[in-house]
Amino acid sequence: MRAVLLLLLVGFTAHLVVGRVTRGAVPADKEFLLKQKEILQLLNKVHEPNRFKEQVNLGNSYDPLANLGNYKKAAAVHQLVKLYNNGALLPRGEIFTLFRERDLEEMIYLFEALFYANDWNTFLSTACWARDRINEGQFVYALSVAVLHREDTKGVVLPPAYEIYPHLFVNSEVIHQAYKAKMRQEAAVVRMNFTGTIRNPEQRVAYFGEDIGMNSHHSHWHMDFPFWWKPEYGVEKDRKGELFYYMHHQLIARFDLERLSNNLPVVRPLDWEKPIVNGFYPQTTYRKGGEFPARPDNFYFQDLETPYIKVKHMIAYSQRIREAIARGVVLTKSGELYSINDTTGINTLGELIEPSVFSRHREYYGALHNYGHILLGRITDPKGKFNMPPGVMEHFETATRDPAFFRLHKYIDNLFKEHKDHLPHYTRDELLLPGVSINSVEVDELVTYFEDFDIDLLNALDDTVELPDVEIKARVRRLNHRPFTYTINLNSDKDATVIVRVFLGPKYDWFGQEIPLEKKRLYMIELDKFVAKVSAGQTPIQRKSSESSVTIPDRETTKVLVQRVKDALEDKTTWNVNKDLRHCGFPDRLLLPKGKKEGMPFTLFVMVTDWEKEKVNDVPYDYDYGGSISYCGTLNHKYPDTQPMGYPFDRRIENVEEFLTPNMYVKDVVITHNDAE
Ligand code: CUO
Repeated sequence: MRAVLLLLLVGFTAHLVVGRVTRGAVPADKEFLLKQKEILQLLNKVHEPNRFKEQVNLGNSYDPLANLGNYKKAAAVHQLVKLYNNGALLPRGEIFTLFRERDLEEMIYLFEALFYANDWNTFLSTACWARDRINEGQFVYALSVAVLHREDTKGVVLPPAYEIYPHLFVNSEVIHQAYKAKMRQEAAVVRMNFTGTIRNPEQRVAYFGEDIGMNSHHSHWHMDFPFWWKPEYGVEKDRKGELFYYMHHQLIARFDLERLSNNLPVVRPLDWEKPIVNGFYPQTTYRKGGEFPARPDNFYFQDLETPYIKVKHMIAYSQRIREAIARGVVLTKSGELYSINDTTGINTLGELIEPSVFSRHREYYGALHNYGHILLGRITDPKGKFNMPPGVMEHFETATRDPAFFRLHKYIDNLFKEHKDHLPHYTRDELLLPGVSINSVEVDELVTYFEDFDIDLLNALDDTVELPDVEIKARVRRLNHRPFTYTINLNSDKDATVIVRVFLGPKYDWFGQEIPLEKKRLYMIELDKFVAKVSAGQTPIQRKSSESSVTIPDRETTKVLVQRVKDALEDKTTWNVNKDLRHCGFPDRLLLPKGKKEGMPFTLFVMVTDWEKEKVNDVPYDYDYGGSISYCGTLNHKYPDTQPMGYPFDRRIENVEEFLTPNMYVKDVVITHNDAE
């Protein structure tokens, strides 16, 4: 039987559609390589004075005020230098958070100085000037966002966030052990355990909330789509509000599948007036010293004085948003009513709830999400009485460590759901792809396991130029899965180009009851979305898990990047540069939820639709947009398809039989967790 199947498959290879082609990567020239080298040097040991003499000299000899003509807009440069000269900026060594108004404002001045620099030399000189003068948190963030958005730095690879700022990714115990090793100048590998004990059920999923790849993804998402991004920057962020909804919706759904895999119920939304049942003890320390604040069990939200946020404000904002949803219109600042009663409504709501600067009425609808982060971050020292540092919720690098992150975002997600539930359900005609049907879907065995991963702690520890670097690493456990391939067997009455959407959802809830599709749709995680060509007749479409457009592979370490640039500059190797390169992207290791040792049933869903009708950009059908579209959109193009994100599960399903069309396929699959792997 197997042999027959193999022969059949071999027979099909002429039609086989395999994977996506990475387009747009070209060999880098010297000019690019030098830029890449300078950026890596600027981000080296950012907590200490710059060690690269040429950059130091350039920074010392550069006077931004004498070069105002070299910036497209110079107001920010002026402000930044004025504040610096007055000693009014956040000092180096202090904690920076985007959620503190002044920190944010200063960071934006620096970002604008870097972003508006007319040419590379002005950009580099400004960066070298800022490197030793501006707070390192503000510097890293502003430089990273500028590199991601400047035309002349497209394709430059940034080092992994967990290597620039290890303190935000590993716990205090590890840092302590690492220091001990450093004092002895001995190489060491320090084992990191996840926060908490077995007596805290939430600890069972700490490996997910504390996953360094997931936290890197989340922090990069917020660099690609900053809430403070202004239209005047001239870089359009297509469907940014909708992406805010969708990426976080997917994160929660993903977390829920992880919870079910560990016999925990799905996340419940927060309630402003009820206690937060589960406390959180981060066991993480800031580099300058000071523990991230902990929250005991059953804590209530507290009013804050600075910024002035009252719990009753949050309730009022929520009510106004729900009223807008119920009426299908939001009130704009100029007093008009703006409809949200169509597919673009979710984008308007996302901008309103985050809020971004595109919020239609910031004063009226407030800042529900950002204030939620701040209220949770400062909950244990609401009056600033103890001068506690910002909480984990006040950094995108650390926010998901706290289970309350998912509860806040589920609360927000429920508002988005309320809006979507007001829109009409998809009709059978809308869902159909006439002439195309899926006959079957075959998937490899799905197996997950834990593996060790080492994080370089070089940047976590103070040292001196005289002492050579020693290898000190943190060893973490992280979830991974065996690579797998699915084959989707299609039947078509014509040649066509189709978009394939693949989702995975839970089969049973926490009580062991089978979940109906109308409810299951809310927990569907997107495994992949890609475009494929099909021929008239039968076409098997084969796709590997490693090709998923949701995920990105492991980041290259700083050491590898530095060595590769060096080799390329010496013409020993070629450095390929992809101008669409994404740093944002869910780690490919986490594509599958853990499942259970005995095997856990899930529902696999596949749907094909017409690419010709849905395509947006004029690029080849297999263009990969730098690798991570679904959660991260694109940086240089419009979002590639016209369907609402999450389609077809973003709307109510009235009648399952009517909903399930021949161009869809539903199948049970089993995920087995293998500890011994
Ligand atoms: Cu990503 Cu709340 O937006 O953390």
